[in-house]
Amino acid sequence: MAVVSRRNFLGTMAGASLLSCGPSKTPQNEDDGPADYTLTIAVKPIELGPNKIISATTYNGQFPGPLLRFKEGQRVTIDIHNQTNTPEQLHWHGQAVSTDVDGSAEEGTPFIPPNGSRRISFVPKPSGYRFYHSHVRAGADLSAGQYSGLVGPVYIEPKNNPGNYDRELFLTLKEFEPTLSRGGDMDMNFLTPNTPVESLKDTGESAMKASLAKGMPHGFEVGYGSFTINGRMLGQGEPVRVKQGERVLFHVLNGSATEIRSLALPGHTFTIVATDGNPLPKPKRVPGLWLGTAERISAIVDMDRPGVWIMGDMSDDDRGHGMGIVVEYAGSKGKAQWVSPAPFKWDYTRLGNGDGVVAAPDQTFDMTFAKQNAAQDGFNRWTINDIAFSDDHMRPMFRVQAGKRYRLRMRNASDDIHPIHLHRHSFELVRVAGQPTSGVMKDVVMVGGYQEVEVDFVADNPGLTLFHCHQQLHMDFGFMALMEYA
Ligand SMILES: [Cu+2]
Repeated sequence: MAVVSRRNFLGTMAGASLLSCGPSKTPQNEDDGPADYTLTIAVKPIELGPNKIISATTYNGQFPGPLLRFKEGQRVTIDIHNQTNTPEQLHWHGQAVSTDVDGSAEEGTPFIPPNGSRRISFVPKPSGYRFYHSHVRAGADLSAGQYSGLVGPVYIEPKNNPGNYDRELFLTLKEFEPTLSRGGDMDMNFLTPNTPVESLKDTGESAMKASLAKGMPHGFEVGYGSFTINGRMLGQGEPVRVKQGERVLFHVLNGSATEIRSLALPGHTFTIVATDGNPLPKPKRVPGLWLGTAERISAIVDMDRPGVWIMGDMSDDDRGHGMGIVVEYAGSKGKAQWVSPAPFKWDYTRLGNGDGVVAAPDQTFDMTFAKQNAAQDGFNRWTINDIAFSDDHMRPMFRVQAGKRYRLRMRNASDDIHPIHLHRHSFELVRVAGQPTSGVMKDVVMVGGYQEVEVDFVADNPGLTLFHCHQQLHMDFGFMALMEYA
C-alpha cells in the first residue's frame, strides 16, 4: 500500500483499505526524483472473506488496486514495478494518452519486463471516472490478464466543477476463482430494443449448426467460484454506512474479465450522471444498473429509505456467491434485506437525446463480428470482417485521418453480447438496434446478440489505436483490430 501522493487527495473506497499518503519531493523532470505514484505488480494473498483467502496478481498487494486521483491536465509520473516472471502491460482505460504509455503491446507500448520496472509520464485526460488494468493475453491461463486482481479505479478531477453530492464511493465488481466449462452461454435478455437482424441470425446459427454437426463440442466458457465488490464477498467487508437524506455518488466499475454485471439497491433508484466517466446530457433515473466488462457508471442515490439493505447483483446465484455489499443506515439494525426490483430493460438510447442528431461522419466503417465455434484448441475463435487478430495478423484493418469523424457500424453475427472498446478515444452512441440517440459518450458499449450498434468517434489522438471486445475470452482469441492514422 505504499502509494505516495504528492498533491492528490485519495478518496474512500467502501470496504477497502485506506491508502497512506504523504509528501514527497517535486521532481524537476520525469526522469529524476520520486514518482508521483508507484504501482507494484506482485502475486499476493487477498482475503475475500474470513475463510476465503486466495492468491492473485495484484497492484500494491491489494484488491482493487489503489484509487488514483489525478487532476485533468496536470502531468503525472508513475513507477510501475513488475515483481512477476511474466511481462506486463498496464492500460489506462478511457484516457486519451499516447501509444507509448497506453499499455497495449499491439499499439507498441513497451512491456514492463519480468522482475523489472518502467517509469511512465502522461497528462491525464479527459476528466471523470477511468480505470487501469492489465492488458496482456491470458489465453488458457486463468491466472493471467484480467482473470487476475490487476484492476484499479482512476478518478480525474475536472479543472473546474468538483461536483454536487455529499459523498462519493467507488465500487469495483469482480469475480475470482475462474474455471473453464463447456456450459454454453447463459441467456442474457436485458437489452432493449431487442430487434435481432435476421441475416446476422441466419449467419450465426448456420455456422454453429455446421460446427456441431461435425461433432465439435461447444467452445469453452469461463465461470467463477467467488464474487466480490471491492474484493469482499457480500457480508464479509465493512458495510457502506449512510445517513438518511444523504446523496451518495456511486462510481461503479465492472472489473470482470468476462462477465456482464447488474446492480440494484432495494427501495432506491439510481440517477445516472455519467457513463464511462463522461457526463450525460441530462441525469437519468433508472431502477438498476447493467454494465458490460469495463463499463463504468456514475450514479447518485438519494438515501431516503432507512434500513439495512443488500446492494447487489440481480442474479440470485451470483449475489449468493458474494456479488453484493451491505448498505446500512445510521440507527438501523438487523439482517440485510434483498428485494428484487421489478423487471426492467437496459436501454442505452434513453440515456441520451431522443433526437439522434449528430454530425455526419466523414466515413463509415462496416464491421461484422463472427464466432468460429471451438476452432482454437477448444476455444471459440472470433473474427472481425472474417479476420482473427493474432501475432501473425496484426496489420491495421482501418485507416483514419486526424480531425475526421468516423462511424463504426458494428454488426454482431453471434448470440453473445460483446462489450466493445476503443482505446485512446471516446465515442458517441448514434444508433442501438435501430433506435437513434446522441450525446452519450463512452469507451465501451455492449453490442447485443445478432444486433447492430453504430458509434461515432473523432480521430483526435494520432497513433495506432486498438479496437476490441473487452471480454478476455474473446479478445484473446481474435476479437481485435488496429486502426492507424494516415
Ligand atoms: Cu466479445
